[in-house]
Parts: sequence; structure tokens; C-alpha cells
Amino acid sequence: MEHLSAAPIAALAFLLSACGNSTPEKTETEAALPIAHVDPATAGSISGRVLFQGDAPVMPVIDMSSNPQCEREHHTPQKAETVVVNRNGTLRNVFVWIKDGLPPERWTPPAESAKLDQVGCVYSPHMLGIMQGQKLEILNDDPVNHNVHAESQINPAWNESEPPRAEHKIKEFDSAEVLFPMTCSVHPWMRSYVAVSPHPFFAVTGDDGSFTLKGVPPGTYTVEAVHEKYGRKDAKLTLAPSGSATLDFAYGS
Ligand SMILES: [Cu+2]
Repeated sequence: MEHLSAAPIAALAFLLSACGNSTPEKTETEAALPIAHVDPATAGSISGRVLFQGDAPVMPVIDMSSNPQCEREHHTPQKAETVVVNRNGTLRNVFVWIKDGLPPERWTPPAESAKLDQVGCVYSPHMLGIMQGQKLEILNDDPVNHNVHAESQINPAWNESEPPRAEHKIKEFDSAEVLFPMTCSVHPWMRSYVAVSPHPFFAVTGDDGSFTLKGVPPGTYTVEAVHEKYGRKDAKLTLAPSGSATLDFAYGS
């Protein structure tokens, strides 16, 4: 039934957008897309691990001596998070998403905002996955002034200060962009990454190196892994109705 009703709605949306006058072309195109619905009866999952082969590179200790207030917030030396290899030989902070294969549909972003914190003059999380149109709440838990710089190329870039105890900054990114750096113009060591997905099928590997994409409609997909230093890898797979597909990626030094 859902499939039967989707076509007239799409046609109506197209007619409405075709009659619009001053909306930008991109918005018009996206508005014409049918809203995506996943049938829970046939949805499945794609999961796996991101392995790291070889010796883990030694990360340098971050020199925060130029800002004693930042330095005082840490009891142990802070290492750069460029490459974090877990105890089980997997790689952390890898963004994994469905790069291609979903039908041209418009996905509704979640109501809850994603969060990016600045704590001890370090961004947390280091790799952030967010959906297009989802709100991003940026916090400053430090006693110092930060300057948040979204170095995006598809979305408009911005660079704004965020004093201590300031109101949380609320941002959103209207276009898919995987991925771009978020830096701080005050503290050159501060660097995180933001990946903006057009749909909800993405994950970031944590301390066990695994990922799971849930509620995925059956189909043939290109799944891509993106790491800030080691780059992109992709693989094609077919997810059967109600299936559980598995896929591992491997990086190495
Ligand atoms: Cu800063």
C-alpha cells in the first residue's frame, strides 16, 4: 500500500515545487523527492569491523604550553587522535556510511541534536557523524575562549568565537558532505571532523572498532569507510529483505 500511495505524493510535491518562484534550485529538487519510509518488515542491518594491520603509529603528545589554562585541565599528557588503534587491533574514529544505492528519497533528520563539546581544549567527539538538516549543538566546557571554524566546502564555511559559559552554539548543515575538519583558530592542535550524511545509515567506530547500520531497506549498496589519515575505502554488498550483511574494512600503516 505504501508503494502505491508514494507515487501521487511525489507527483504532487513536484507540481508544488514547480510552481514555486524564488526557492534555490537545490531545495526545489530535494523538496520534489518523496519522503523516505522504511518498511520494518523487510529492513535489515549492515555491520562489521574496521581492522588495522601492522604496527600502530605513535601519536605525538599535544603541546598545550602556550595556554596554561588548557594544560591545567589535564592530569596526563594528551596525545593527538589522528590514528587511534584499539586494543583489539581495530581502528577508531572511522566514519562508515552508505555512499550509494539508496533510492532518491528525502530522509527526515532526527529531532534530537548532535553534540560537539570542547573540553580540556580538545574536541569531543573527534569524529562526528550528523544528518543533513539535523541540529548541531556546540558546547564550551572550558574556562577559555574558543573559535570554532567549520572548514566545510559544500556547506557554507563559518568561523565564530565561543567564550566560556556562552550560550551553546546551534548550527546545521543543509547539504551532505563527507567529511570536513572542524578546527579552532585559537588553539592550533584542536581538530575534529564532521561528516554530514543525507540519510540515517552511518556510524563512527569506537573503542571496539565495530559499526552497525540498522533499519536499512533491502538493496545493493556501496558502503564507504572514511578515515582522516588513511582515506576512503568502499565495498559493494547486497542486503536481502530482513537480512544481516557483514563487511569488514582493513587499513594499515
Ligand atoms: Cu580552542
